[in-house]
Amino acid sequence: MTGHDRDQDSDVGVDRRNFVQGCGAAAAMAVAGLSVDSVAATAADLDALLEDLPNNWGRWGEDDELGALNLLGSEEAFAGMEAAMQRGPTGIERFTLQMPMTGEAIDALVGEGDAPTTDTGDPMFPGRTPARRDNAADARTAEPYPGGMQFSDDRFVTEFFLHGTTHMDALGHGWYGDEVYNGRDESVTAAPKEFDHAVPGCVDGEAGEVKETHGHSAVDISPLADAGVAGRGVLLDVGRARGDDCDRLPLGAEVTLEDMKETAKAQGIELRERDIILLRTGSIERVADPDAEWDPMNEPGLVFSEDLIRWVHDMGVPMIGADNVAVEKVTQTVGDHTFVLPLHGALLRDLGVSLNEILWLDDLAAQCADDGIYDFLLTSAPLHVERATGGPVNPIVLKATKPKEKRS
Ligand code: UVW
Repeated sequence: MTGHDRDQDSDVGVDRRNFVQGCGAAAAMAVAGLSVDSVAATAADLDALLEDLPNNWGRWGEDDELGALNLLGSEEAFAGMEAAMQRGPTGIERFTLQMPMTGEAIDALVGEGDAPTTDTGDPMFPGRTPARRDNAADARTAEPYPGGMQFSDDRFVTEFFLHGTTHMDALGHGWYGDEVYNGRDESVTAAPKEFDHAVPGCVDGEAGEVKETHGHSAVDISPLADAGVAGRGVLLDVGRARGDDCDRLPLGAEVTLEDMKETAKAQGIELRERDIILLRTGSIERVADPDAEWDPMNEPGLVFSEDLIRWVHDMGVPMIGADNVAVEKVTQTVGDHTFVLPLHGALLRDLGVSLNEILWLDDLAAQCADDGIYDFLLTSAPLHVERATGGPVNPIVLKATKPKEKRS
């Protein structure tokens, strides 16, 4: 992190790792910059906030684990392909939306040791640790095979969090009360698995030998990885529509349904049912800007409103992706109470809408701004890690552009 002081709201003297390692509500609230007093919402408050809002449980069967991605069928894939082909066969460009992993690119930009939250510089929710890789074979050690072929090989050597890079959330990743998406008991998030003999694992957050591990027995990332995603994506570049000179929303900015609709209008793009929404705030780009401050606990992001939830439901939005760590703003005040990540409850748990976080949208957004075409074919599938709460993903966009000679 360079220069400026961190935002006061998020500069708290506690171990941020506690937030995701479940050391209790008090630690979580402290990390979020809230004192545990009357403003902090309770689980009952969240229940009351969401209880009259739409819910997709049972809509695709009692065993469903795919949620709103069920809405992406043949016609939706076709709509994406039509968007990609709208200017004919020439000028279709490809964009990939994953942030690079292991931090070398970020280090090169911000300088070693100045990385925002992790030692590699990879941006992620505080408390998660990034990927670091090392060679297992290379020119120093490789033995030629018969015929002379030699191979380099490598492995991750750190405790890499699956949400610690561009990723999709499993539908069971976030919940309130004691039920996850589609009404399954929360215990499905903690199903034990025993090994015949001790294997390398994690004991109280530290590397160690284990005979048992835990994972999701349902609503994990597997169904999403099996199904994949293909549909018409629409970029809503709220950062450009409402942002500063760098086309970024300020830290802490709230993105509302109205902002999204106004941005679509300003971009001249019609939002259609079952569109995949990509929301650009400009936030994650700060990580790669030596002159910018990035604060994962106070990023700009989507905020709760009843209208937003009803709109997402009525429009059949299957997935929302954003260039920040949680799609939504981490702390949000609704009425008299402050909630942490309430949209994960309303969207992921109740509606089964997939969430895609830490997207790199800079290049795609620059192209959209240049040619005025904001819809495209979006395809992606998270890594299929069994029983996992999320999966790294590198979405691919195929996008029509204006023929080069006609570009302004
Ligand atoms: C959290 O789990 C806090 O974030 P995400 O859904 O981005 O992984």
